[in-house]
Amino acid sequence: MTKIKYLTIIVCLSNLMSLVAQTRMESSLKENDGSQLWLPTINVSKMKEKTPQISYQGKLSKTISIAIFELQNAWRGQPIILEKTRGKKTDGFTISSSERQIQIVSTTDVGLLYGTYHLLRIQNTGIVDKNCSITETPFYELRILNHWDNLDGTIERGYAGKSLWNWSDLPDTLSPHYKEYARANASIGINGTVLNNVNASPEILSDNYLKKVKALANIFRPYGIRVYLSVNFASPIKLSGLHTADPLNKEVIQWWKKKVDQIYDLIPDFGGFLVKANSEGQPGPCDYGRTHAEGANMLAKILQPYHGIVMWRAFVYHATNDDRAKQAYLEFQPLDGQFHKNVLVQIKNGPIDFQPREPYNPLFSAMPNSQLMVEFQITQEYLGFSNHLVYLAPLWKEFFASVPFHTVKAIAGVANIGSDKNWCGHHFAQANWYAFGRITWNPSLSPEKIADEWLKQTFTNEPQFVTSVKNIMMQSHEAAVNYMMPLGLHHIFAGEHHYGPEPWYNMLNVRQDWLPVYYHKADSAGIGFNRSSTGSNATAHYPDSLCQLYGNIKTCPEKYLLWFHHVPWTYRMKNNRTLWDELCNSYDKGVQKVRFFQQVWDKMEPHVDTRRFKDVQTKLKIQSRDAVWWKDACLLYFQTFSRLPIPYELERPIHTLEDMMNFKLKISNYECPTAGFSK
Ligand code: BDP
Repeated sequence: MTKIKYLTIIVCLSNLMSLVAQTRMESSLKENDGSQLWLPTINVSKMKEKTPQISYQGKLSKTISIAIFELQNAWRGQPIILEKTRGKKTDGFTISSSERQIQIVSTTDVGLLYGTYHLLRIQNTGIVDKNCSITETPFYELRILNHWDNLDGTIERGYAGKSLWNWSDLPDTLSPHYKEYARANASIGINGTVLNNVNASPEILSDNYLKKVKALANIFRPYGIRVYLSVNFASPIKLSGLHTADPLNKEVIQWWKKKVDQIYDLIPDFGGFLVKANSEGQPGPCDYGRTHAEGANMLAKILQPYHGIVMWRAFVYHATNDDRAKQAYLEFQPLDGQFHKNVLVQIKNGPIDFQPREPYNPLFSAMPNSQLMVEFQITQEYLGFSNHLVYLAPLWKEFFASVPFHTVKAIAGVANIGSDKNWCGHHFAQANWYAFGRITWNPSLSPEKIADEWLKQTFTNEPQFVTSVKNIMMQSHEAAVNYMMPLGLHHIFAGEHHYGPEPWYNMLNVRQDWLPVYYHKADSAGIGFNRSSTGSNATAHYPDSLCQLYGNIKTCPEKYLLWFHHVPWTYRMKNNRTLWDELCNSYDKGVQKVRFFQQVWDKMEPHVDTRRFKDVQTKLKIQSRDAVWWKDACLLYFQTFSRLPIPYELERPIHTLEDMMNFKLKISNYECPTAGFSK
């Protein structure tokens, strides 16, 4: 080691500056729009004054240059040696520090970049130890964002403005936000991005669009991010006029082969395809009497020589009479063991659809011979959009409490990122992007630890602020469950937008499983969906012990009670309240929690810049109003069945049921007035 003479790289500032194209000046405490996320501000004046000594011997790749740039910009300690070692290529790294220097070691360039971001994270969260040795290796190899972005710039279920991708300007004009996006992802270990909506336009595979995709891939590559695309299974028909998209048809196979060759010619490290097939009207192999496995394998074999993968979604449900919670299982479980080795079956965390709370999807314990990946939703489609403060790490941890980490090979998250100045609409929604990345890197990190890190980097290290606001974050998911759908209730949203409550929504000639009444089944006897052996028997899809636990009303965890059982209104809960009283108390608890969040936040004014303080304060008002709206709508409506009084010690409804039912929800009325500043 002593023999090696480290070259001190005198970094050419002007070159490096272009790495993060848009210079963000140090923002004052008074005016912070949230655009810098959790990342250190790029501070040109500091870099000109005094830069720490960074040494690196070896080829100065773009990735290494970024690492050096980040350290020059934000590191405030000993000289740093970046060192590449031989060995199995991984994204992991070791950081060892002594009084005199710090060494970051990895077998790859991107590992050194991750090590750099980790070191800065440690520094910025205030835990710098002069004599430490930290080794980090990502638990999952594939840590991937799914953008549901359409080519016209809209985002399906996006609540933070328009798509980041300016398709009409690409490939010639490259927005500075592309690099900022890549930097943010690299800082938390995200290494893949599916650029377009799972309801995919075939156009994305056209020659024209592939050039645009290539331009993005070129920007993301130095940050260790690979690009993937969602593809429409009928692309050969739609793009080239073939008469079929049958996966066993020779011409079809040939078409995909040519397309894949073309893609890899443009983007040699292209990641692969994500496919939503035979789901919600999308085309797929079943249109030709083929199975999902046959469809996935056709693409997988073509991608294999290039080391590409297929992420094949298991989000399917047919318009049958069978319980929707059973349908993905019925279709996919029999295919276990039939998928090609580079296919990952991508399964949503729960059996229905990203509800505020769901038990885990039983496919995770029923396909031991397949590679599975879990899909989480970071965008808050069913959790108050970008108006409600809901920290999602506890929800994801709840999934992992049932499904062991190693059961899944990868994690995908439906992104909550858009063109809004603060990227995510709500300043606190940034925490969900951050937490997603951190969990994909290390799923055993606790939600508290992640919240702590995020708050310190994004706001301040001030202990009073961190403790109080972390407390809000940690309670926020449970609060939302309580004011929206407590005790296992689910899918009682207004049909069109999934924002507010519409438990009464019922219609003829519409798929029953799109209607709230299908899910809550309230009647004069009680409420809830009987999925036990006397009902739809969905409990049978779980391993025996859980099947018994969930299937028995006495042992079923109360948080899932109405998910698995139709329960009499006067049923005695564990705390001896009747079900009806418990339901009322839960809704009320949710409302009171949000009021508490408001109080805590107001006290934080001295610690937060004015702009973000006010933005969050405004959003909390909306959340508070919405929580009351949920409580009143659900309780007054369910009361028409229970015919029982709302316990007198609880806050009284302020709406009438009639008013709420007559009020045609217009989502624009519920948008935050401060949202929508575009970048
Ligand atoms: C549902 C969304 C819908 C998505 C679908 C999916 O409402 O917009 O297309 O999931 O995941 O949650 O494919």
